[in-house]
Amino acid sequence: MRVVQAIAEIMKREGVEFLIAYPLNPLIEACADADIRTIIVRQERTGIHMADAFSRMRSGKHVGVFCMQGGPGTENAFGAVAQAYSESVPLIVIPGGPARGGAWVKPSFNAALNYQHVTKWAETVNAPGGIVATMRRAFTQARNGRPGPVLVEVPGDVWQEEIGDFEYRPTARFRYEPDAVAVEDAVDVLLKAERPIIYAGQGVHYAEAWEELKAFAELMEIPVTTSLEGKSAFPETHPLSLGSGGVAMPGSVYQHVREADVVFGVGASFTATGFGIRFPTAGKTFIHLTIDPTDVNKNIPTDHALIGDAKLTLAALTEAASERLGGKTRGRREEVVSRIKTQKDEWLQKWMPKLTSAAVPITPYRVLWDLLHTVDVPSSIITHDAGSPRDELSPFWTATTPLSYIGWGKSTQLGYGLGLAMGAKLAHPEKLCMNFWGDAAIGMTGMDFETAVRERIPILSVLSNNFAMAMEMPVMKISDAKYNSTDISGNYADFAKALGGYGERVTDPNEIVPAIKRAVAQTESGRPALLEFITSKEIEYSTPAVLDRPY
Ligand SMILES: Cc1ncc(C[n+]2csc(CCOP(=O)(O)OP(=O)(O)O)c2C)c(N)n1
Ligand SMILES: [Mg+2]
Repeated sequence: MRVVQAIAEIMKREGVEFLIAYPLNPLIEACADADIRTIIVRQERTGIHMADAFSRMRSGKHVGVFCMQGGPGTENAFGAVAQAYSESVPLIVIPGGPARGGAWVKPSFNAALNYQHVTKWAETVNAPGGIVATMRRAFTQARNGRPGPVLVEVPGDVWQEEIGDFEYRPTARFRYEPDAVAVEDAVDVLLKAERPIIYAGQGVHYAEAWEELKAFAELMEIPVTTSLEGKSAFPETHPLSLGSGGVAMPGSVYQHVREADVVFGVGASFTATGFGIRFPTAGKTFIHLTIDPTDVNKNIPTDHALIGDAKLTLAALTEAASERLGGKTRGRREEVVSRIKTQKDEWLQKWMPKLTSAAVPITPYRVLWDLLHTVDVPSSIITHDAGSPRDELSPFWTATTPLSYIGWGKSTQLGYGLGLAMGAKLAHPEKLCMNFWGDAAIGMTGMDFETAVRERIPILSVLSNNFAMAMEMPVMKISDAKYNSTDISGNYADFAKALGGYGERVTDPNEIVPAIKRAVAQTESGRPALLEFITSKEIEYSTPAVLDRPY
């Protein structure tokens, strides 16, 4: 067997369902030969975003694999791998590389060298027989501990080398949990807390700890918020749900974060980011459950660390807490729930005029509100994009089922959402998969809508076209006044049609719901749809600055 055939064979044994790719890379032919579906994109970025969403949808148990050409392909793919790295998403990227003799000769692009800082693991296969151990390491590294992207560079003169027969056993994910004393301590602190909150991150998704999170929150009567990545880890219609936190957040998140005496992070890194909750630390005790010890004391002072898998640890905490409570509850549920409800209701009421506005151009909030009330939310998956669409969508979208929202924000590359929706659709053909983006975002990756058409990946793309980079207007006043620097333009409904998909431009608020229904029907018939809503240049978001201001 040759190296390239061995990689395809190993992928099969690891349960890889698709190879997402951009030529030229010999693995494309080898995978097709081995009956692994090959999906060809229009640029590397979107292909990697698709593999990324696929891994997320499988909670990292199966990981997406992408391959591309050495040199230009590897150079062009950098952004998408960096995005996956910032989000700790497992995936495997297999570029070609220069022949071994030229790997260190400038200007050859040495991928393993250049990708060191945006991968969890990156190596070059220097000896053909080494491919087996390299692939074993790659799959193991991608999904064990803190997940992340892995790069395996195959030099041009290695692909076709003979390696004979080989042995390969599929790898697994290994779980670990904290020591029992730390569990008892955490329960102690939480039982004594006056105003505890739980902050759930994407570790809950990777550990599939959704039921354990719910059981623990209910037993302890603790309100739950999430990071953007953790959104949908806890049903947002649950009476204990505060909603998710990002740049923008519901009033209930803001108020609870400010007033909490104990913050219990579950499967969360507490990474300081402009696109997440910035936790005040004074006077607060932090309990930090994370798979990765490097998160401890990173951006918040960790008072109690629980290093381990979220599912195992939450189960241990629930057991310890049940014993302490002796079958009783803390008796606070009614008070906790009513406080959340009051805060949520007050907040939503203030936003209702925008959410239900009949203004023309349409407000993006009205588009989202109507979308939320038209599609079947539990069987849908949605993702935002960078900029206003993220901050408009995340506070108001009530995710009810696990992994029904793909959140991101450790890096925020415009155009990420399209590939995510496509990857989600590959993982869940039965679900309605949507991305909500702006006209700047579509400018980055829009051509891959053609991939959705050609590869029969019928997503629903919801575009807020305000002919501007509205979010940048407040900080680009001079260049705007002199040179119209935030103006952009395009007719994206026509663009979608030109690429063979369904496209519709909507300008009348009364047409939002009928247009959504038409577009959903198109996706159900196998055709991707793009709804282009002509929207206002909205720049008000539910951010702390706005929440602090009396309405
Ligand atoms: C690759 C990349 N470059 C730059 C940015 C900075 N950025 C964030 S939002 C934004 C403009 C967003 O415009 P649009 O998508 O049209 O949304 P709008 O605010 O107009 O609703 C820019 C340039 C980014 N997030 N990603
Ligand atoms: Mg715009």
